[in-house]
Amino acid sequence: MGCGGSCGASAKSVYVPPPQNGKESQGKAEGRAVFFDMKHSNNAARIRLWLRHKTGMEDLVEVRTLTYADLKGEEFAKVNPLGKVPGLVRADGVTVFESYVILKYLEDKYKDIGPTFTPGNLEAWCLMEQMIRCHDLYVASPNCTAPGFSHSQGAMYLSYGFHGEARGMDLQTRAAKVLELWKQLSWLDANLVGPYLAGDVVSLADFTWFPTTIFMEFMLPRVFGWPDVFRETEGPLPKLAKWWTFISEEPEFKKVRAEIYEFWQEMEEKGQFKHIIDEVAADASGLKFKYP
Ligand SMILES: N[C@@H](CCC(=O)N[C@@H](CS)C(=O)NCC(=O)O)C(=O)O
Repeated sequence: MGCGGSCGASAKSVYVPPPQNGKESQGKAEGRAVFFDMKHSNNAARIRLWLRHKTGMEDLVEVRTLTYADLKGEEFAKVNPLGKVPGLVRADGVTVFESYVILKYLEDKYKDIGPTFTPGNLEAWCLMEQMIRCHDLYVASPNCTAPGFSHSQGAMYLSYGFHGEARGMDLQTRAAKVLELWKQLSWLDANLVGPYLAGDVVSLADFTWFPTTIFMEFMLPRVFGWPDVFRETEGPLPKLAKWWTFISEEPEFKKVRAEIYEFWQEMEEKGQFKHIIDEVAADASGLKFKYP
């Protein structure tokens, strides 16, 4: 699906959501954009990181944290017809979805306030865009909204056993997606500049990749027996580990890591990963899940 019908300024796409919990938010709601977030969403967390790095955003962007049930409701469909976070209602009431678009919009819209996170140097910009594109196309988006399709990252946590027919996948598909994760992490390791992904300063690429690495940090060792590729600075992805161990000590990244990690701990207790671990252990066909 393209931008038509939801990203433009047509009358249909204008949606002014009611104040949260039916309360006025201290007189600041008027004229503020509204960002729709979900605690464990990696795609939404890139916007959360941006908001927390920027100064003065509380006065310009209201944050509403949704539950999974909220995503599938009629009200939220007016913000994102795909029923996914993140979503944004701009200060002018027009709705926007797709994390990349929201991030770029906010970055440009508020470029004169506080720091910006887009390198001014064309080559660094190009690398940043390449990193984000690889993340979005090959790791974090299914590119099809029909039941039965999932992103590569879903190989780590979606299963027929836990989610049912619409969101699970067969073992061969899972193995192919896990290989994709390995390929993309290897590419990132080979191409990142340091200390941040695209160079000397934090950029939209760091905001995009970091939340997804928390899914990976949590699941790849537990579910598929990978080494701790994000901490082993002498290990299989040394540059990536150097970046990750450095950036995860920065307060805003640390906070996002804790939020996402905590959610997955809860889900582990609920048995989310057990089905996948059992399926992989029972495979007699020699599929590969553990990398390198
Ligand atoms: N390409 C979209 C992906 C959004 C996405 O997959 N969001 C997830 C959370 S990270 C979601 O809302 N999933 C709920 C669902 O698909 O039912 C983006 O970058 O915004």
